[in-house]
This record gives sequence, structure tokens and C-alpha cells, in this order.
Amino acid sequence: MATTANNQPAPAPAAQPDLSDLTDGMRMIVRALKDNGVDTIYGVVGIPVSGIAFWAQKEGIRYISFRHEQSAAYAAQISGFLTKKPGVLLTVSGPGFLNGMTGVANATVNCFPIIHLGGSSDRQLIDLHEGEYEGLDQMTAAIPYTKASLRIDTVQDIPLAIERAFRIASSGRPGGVYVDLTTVMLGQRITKEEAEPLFFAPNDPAPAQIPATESVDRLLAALAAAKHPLIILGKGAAYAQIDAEIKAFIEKTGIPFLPMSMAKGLLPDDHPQIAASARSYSLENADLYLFIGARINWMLGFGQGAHWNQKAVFAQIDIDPQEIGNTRKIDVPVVGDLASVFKVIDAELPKYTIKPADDWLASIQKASAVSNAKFEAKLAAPSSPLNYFTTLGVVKRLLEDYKDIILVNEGANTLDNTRDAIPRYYPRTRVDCGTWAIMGIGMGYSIGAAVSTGKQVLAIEGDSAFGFSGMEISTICRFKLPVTVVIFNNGGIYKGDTVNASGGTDPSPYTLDHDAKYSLLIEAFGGTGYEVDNAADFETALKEALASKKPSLINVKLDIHAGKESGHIGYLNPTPLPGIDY
Ligand code: ADP
Ligand code: TPW
Ligand code: MG
Repeated sequence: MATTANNQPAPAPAAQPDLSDLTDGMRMIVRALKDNGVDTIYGVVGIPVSGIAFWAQKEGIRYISFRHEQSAAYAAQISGFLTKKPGVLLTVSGPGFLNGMTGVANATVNCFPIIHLGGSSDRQLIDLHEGEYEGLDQMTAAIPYTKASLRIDTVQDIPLAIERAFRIASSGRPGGVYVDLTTVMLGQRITKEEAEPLFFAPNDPAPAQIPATESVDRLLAALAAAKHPLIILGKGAAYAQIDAEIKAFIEKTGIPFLPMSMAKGLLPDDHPQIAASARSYSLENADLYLFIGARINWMLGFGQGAHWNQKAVFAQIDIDPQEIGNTRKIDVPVVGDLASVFKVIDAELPKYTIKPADDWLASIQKASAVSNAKFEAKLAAPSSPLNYFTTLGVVKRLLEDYKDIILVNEGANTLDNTRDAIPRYYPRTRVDCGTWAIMGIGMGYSIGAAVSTGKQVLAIEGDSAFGFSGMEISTICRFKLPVTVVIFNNGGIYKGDTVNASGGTDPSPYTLDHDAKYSLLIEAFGGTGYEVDNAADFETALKEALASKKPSLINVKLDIHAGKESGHIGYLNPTPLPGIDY
């Protein structure tokens, strides 16, 4: 029998109120998510968060259950990128939290909005390191990888904290927000009457950030003075969803543009002003660079080195003032959100005559025609065993009938060659390894893209890259998603023919499973698998898979010698290895 501290019998518990009058932390979280417009949660359940998924599903929120939290995080963040609304990830405490956090870090690095809801174990035990079940100081652990890390300790704070999380993730430069949900808080009960007035509709969570008109005038004046201007479009421009405005500006001014990989399709890849096939020529000869939603980071050589004209004017539009001048001097900064910036540009543009030199675009088009002809010949040439280019030639031809399919792409050679070979025609139809060059996004991005847009998805995966998230084939099949996965199987990381330097029988560090029948993986879960090793069979399989709009996987056995170390970025290796192709 319970006793009080001075050994008196405990007072009889107060009569339990009618439970139907009560709500709890789990249900209040679900209600707050709904208030903030959430229609889907991605995650893995278990103690203490199962109830959130359970009540969410009851309330009409879609719950997509994964095999691993990292993939759930990738799915949530790519839905954030594609829809401009933070994706929601749900994990359990400790290891589940950490599994998801890799994905959240990737989101923050890529400027994708995501909210990570993590259940957490008893804080009193964690804080004293007493060996709590799945114990971890998650809120502190999340700080370096997120824009903000919050903890909700009492149910009364739920509506405010959830709205704040959405505000932080989606305003300014988007990124990850971690919200720690303590077990105690999730179990707290209050009356519905007390809870109801706490809820509220979000009020302008991602407010406009209007640029100074003078900064836009400085930009337009610089563009008017330039003879060889070049626009570099980044994934921030794709994220902003002002596709028509950006296209109109580029066409009105006649400035050539270079899309970064996830900005492909913002203007179609066959647009007459595209400079992608004359990248070095256009970079070397430009006298003004205008970066729109693109950081001048490693992917752009930090704006330094041989390809960049150091005498050119550097202009940059970004929502984040701290980005300006990050890696080199920016002559003309414009800080604001792109929707607002383009409103001011439109208003000011009539005051300026922007007209690049007549021969600028023409010379880019001429250089492009030469390199396009060479590249097309590579795609059309047969190969046996198959190389990347013959295989991509097949993909390119068939995708002419699926122009707005979302292309997910990861690997090294598979990434670089696919990006070069497969044109995109619509905004936000290409997602890939991104800023962190991360492997493992493949199945998560495919699932998140299919679920959040309702569109068909094609994932082109290196055999190594696929292995990082291959088990999520189960999720693709369980939710019957219209995803086709193509594995470019050259038997390893960069390729499969590397030998063990010791002469021993262990596989080399690069070597994986060239003879593996990856198609059996999807058949285990009721999808359709194909094994092919020549262009004709690949074409038949891909045609059938795309037409089916059902979960399908094609293992394409490539030449084991196809590919080179690190694809296009072998130069980043600290020191070349003997006998390796760079
Ligand atoms: P890429 O890898 O395609 O070059 P980055 O991820 O490096 O693109 O750059 C994206 C940039 O876009 C970031 O600096 C981010 O602050 C910026 N950005 C994101 N959303 C907006 C927006 N709505 N308006 C302006 N800039 C934005
Ligand atoms: C999370 C290092 C970069 S590229 C790559 C790895 C392992 C795989 C390349 O082989 P793949 O493609 O996919 O078969 P291909 O066509 O060149 O043969 N761990 C993480 N991220 C990265 N980037 C690595 C390791 C890496
Ligand atoms: Mg490979």
C-alpha cells in the first residue's frame, strides 16, 4: 500500500474524470501538426512515439512507415524541397533519433525544411547518466545539425512550440528543426476544455524578405553595363517556386544561364539560352556572374581557379545575408527572398536596357552545338558489355514520353553521367546527392517525391549508392508507389575491377557484387524485377516498367571496367593511388 513520506497512508486518489473529456500530449501534437498544414508524417514507430502515428492516421494524416529513420528523413526533406512546406519526420529516442539525424543534417546543409519530432526517454535518468532505456541527450546532440533544437516539457507548450518549429524551418534560409518530445510530456493529460484555447492557426510562418530597391537597382545597372553576363541558377531558385518570373526575366534580358544540377528544368534543358554544354567556355568568358539561389561553394570551385574570370563582376541574390561574401568578394549583393526580389526587379527593369553583346549567346550556342553533337554520338554508340552512355541513351529516348517524371539520381559516375545525359524540362524534376555529396538518399527521396507530389519517379542509382537504402524497396512496394529503380551495376564503388593491393583473396575496398541479382530484392516484396545486360533488353524492361507505374527495379549489368575513381571529382582525392583510373 502506498504511503506518504511520514509513513501515513496515501490519500485516496481523486476520482478520475471522464477520460473522454481528456486529451494528451500525443493527440495535442497531432492537432498542432494539422493546424500547421501537415498532411504526411514519415518515420519509424516505437516507445514513446507510436501514439503520435496512431492518432495522426486516425485524424487523416498520412503516415509513411519506413525500415530505417535515415530514409524517412530523406523522404520528409525532399517533400520539403518539392512543396516548400517542411516535411515531418518521427523517430523514437536514442538510436532512432540518431539514425534520423544524419538525414536532418543533410537537410540543413542543403537548405531543405524539415521538422524532426523525436520521442525522448526520462530526462532525470539521462541527465544523471543512470542507464536509461534508449537514453540520449538528444536536444543537445541536435544543435550542430539544425537551425534550432527545442524541447517540449509540458503539453500546454505544444501549440506554440510546433508553430515555432515550422516558422524556423521555413522562414529565411530553410533547414532542419529538431523538437524533443519527452515521454513524460507525451503522457500528460489535460482536459479538452483547457487544451482547446491553446491552439491557433499559424500566422505568416515564412514572411516575405523584401530587398532594398537600391540593391536591385545596383544589380540592374551592373547587368546593363555587362557585355557577357551569365546567370547561375541554384536549387534555391528551384525551391522558391517562382518559375515563370525567372524564365521571363532570362528571356526578356537574353542572358545565358547555367543550371546547377537540382535547378535543371527550371528552364527546359533544350532552351536556346542554356550554357550547360559550353560550361567552361561561358564561365571563362563571362564578364558578370549572377548567382541566383546558388552558393559559391565547392560545387562552383569557390568562384576561384582557372574557369572563373577574376575580373568579372560577381553578383548574388540570396535570402541569407550571411551567405554573401562567404567564399569571395561579392560586388553586387541582393538580399531577399526570390519572390520579393523578382517583384522589385520587374518594377525597376523598365529603367534599364539590358542587352548582352550580340556574339555572346551566339558563341555559347556554337560551342554547345559542337559538344552536344559529340555527346549524342556517345549516347548513340552501341557497347558490349554495356557502358554508361549506351545505357543512358536508352533512358534519354524513353523519357521523351515521361518529361515530367521526377528523376532521383545518386552514385559517382552514375550521378555525373546521368546529370549530363538526361535533360529535364520542368522545374523540380531532378533531385540528387546535393551539397553534401551524400550516398543513401535514393529510396527516401523516391518515396518522398512520389508521396508528396503524386508524380511518377525514376531513380537512377549506382550499385553502391543503392545499397545504402535498398531495404526501403519494402516501403515502395507496401505503399504501391509509382517508382522505377534502375541500378547501374558496374560491380562496385566507382567500378568493380579494382584489385586487392596485397594480392590476397579479400575483395578490394571498391569491389561490391557485380553478379548480384538485385531484382530479387523487389520480387521479395511483390514488385517487378528485371535483370538485363544489353541495350535491347534494357529498353524493353524500362519501357514496361515505366508504363506499369508500379514498383519496379531493373538491375543493369554494366561493364565491370566502366567508370573512374570518384567520377568527375577525382581531383579532390588527397593523393592519387597507384593503378587507379582518375
Ligand atoms: P546549388 O547547390 O544548386 O548551387 P545551394 O544549395 O548551394 O544551391 O544554394 C541555395 C541557396 O538558395 C542558399 O544559399 C539559400 O540561402 C538560398 N535560398 C533558398 N531559398 C531561397 C529563397 N526563397 N530566396 C532566395 N534565396 C533562397
Ligand atoms: C554517406 C563515398 C562517394 S560515391 C560512392 C561512395 C561510397 C559510391 C559510388 O559508387 P556507385 O556509382 O554508387 O556504384 P558508380 O557509378 O561510380 O560506380 N558514404 C556516404 N556518402 C559518400 N559520398 C560516400 C560514402 C562515396
Ligand atoms: Mg558502381
